[in-house]
Amino acid sequence: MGKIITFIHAADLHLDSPMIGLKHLPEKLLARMRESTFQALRKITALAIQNRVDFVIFAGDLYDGEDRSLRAQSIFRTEMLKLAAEGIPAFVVHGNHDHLNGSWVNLELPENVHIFPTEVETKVFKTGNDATVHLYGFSYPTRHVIERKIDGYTRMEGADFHIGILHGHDEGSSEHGKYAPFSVKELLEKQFDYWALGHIHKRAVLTEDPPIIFWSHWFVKLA
Ligand SMILES: [Mn+2]
Repeated sequence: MGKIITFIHAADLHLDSPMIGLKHLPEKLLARMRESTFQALRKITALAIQNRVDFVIFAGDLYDGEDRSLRAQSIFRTEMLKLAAEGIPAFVVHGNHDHLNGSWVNLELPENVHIFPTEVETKVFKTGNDATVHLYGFSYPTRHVIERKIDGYTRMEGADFHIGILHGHDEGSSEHGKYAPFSVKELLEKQFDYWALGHIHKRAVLTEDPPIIFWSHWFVKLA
C-alpha cells in the first residue's frame, strides 16, 4: 500500500499586523481586524490537531514586522506548544517581512518548531506512519532577496515525499515584490511532490500535478 501524508500549508499570517490600510474603520471593528491574524493562527493549530496532521508548514511572513512584536511571538509560542503536546512539528521559513536581519527580543520556541536557515536546507522528517519526507526551504537573510534562490533547491533521494517551501515571486505574474523569483518551469524541473509557496495573499494554483500552490490554511493530503 502506498504511503499517505497530511499537512497544513499556511503562509503570510503577518502576525500582529497593525492593518494600516484599514485605520479608517470604526475603532471596534479595527480592533477585531487586528485580532484576526491571531485568530487565523489559532484556527490553523485547531485544524491541525483535529485532523491529526503529520506537520504544519509556514511559508514565510509569519510575523508582520521585523521586530517580531512580543505579543506575536508569545501567541505563536503558545500555539506551537499546543502542537508539541500532540507531537506535531512545524516547519517555518521567514520571508521579506520577518527576515533574519531584523532585531527582536527572542522568545524561545519549543523543539517541534524547525526554522530554515538562510541557505536552502533539507530537513528530514519521518511520520508516525513511517513515511519519510524531505522538506526543502530557506529563510530571508535580509528584506530584499533578489537572487534566484530556486537554484539552491536540489532533490535529495531517500524520501517518499519531497516538499519545497518557498517565499517568492512567480515570474508569470506581475504582482507583489519581486523577491526570490522563480518560474513554474523551474519548480517542475525539481521533481518535487508539492510546492508550498508564500508571498501573495491570495489563492493561486500554478499547477495541479504536482500541486504548486500559493495559499494559506490549506489542508493537503498526498499519496
Ligand atoms: Mn512576503
